[in-house]
Amino acid sequence: MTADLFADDPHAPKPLRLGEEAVLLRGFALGEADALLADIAAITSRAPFRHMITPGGKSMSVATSSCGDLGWVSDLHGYRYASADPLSGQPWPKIPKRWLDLAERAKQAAGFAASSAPDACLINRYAPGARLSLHQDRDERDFGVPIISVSLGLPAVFLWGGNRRADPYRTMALSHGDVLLWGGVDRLRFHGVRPVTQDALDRRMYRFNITMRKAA
Ligand code: MD3
Ligand code: FE
Repeated sequence: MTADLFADDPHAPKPLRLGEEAVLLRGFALGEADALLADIAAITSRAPFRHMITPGGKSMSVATSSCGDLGWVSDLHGYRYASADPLSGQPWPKIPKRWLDLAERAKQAAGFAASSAPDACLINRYAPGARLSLHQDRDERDFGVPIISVSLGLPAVFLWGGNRRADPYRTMALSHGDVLLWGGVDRLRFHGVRPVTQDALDRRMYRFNITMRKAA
């Protein structure tokens, strides 16, 4: 474990182990959250948020974009990774160095073994009411590399299930600046996000979630 790295920092994130290979670092990205939001704005000025169509033909409530060598697209054939944004025909914007550095530091803080850098990053945007139903992320080639997710903006309740859809799940709040990593035996757990709500006095418009993966 690398918790000792922060032994003398009273504000250090306390890694919370959710599973054998799943760790939540509360507030780990707080110090750079504004910069991350500015990065999202820059990326999505070139690769705009869009509502993908599910294989069932419905529009998703979550809006998505991507950056990196591969991005997540949907069409009549289903979901897949693609090297160009179908809206522009252009390659996806690069993953900002700030994000790759954050991913590397998070892996170390969570005690994960060294592994390849991410090459694909999904960006999800949740307006109040948007949700993500239980699913698995299984379209990446190398499950040995953990996924790193960063939550920004409005809070949300996420669902953390088992390896079968019908398995019971835990619920957990994810807030602005939280970083979640999961790999190995926890990589194929079903997971989702409850409909996002907005408190009356909360002036933030959206929840954003960045997930960096090794897809190729
Ligand atoms: C993985 N995003 O983009 S990330 C996705 O908050 C996705 O936007 C969600 O699922 C979001 O594919 C969740 C955090 C998360 C939580 C629990 C998991 C990922 C997980 C459990 C198992 C595997
Ligand atoms: Fe997922």
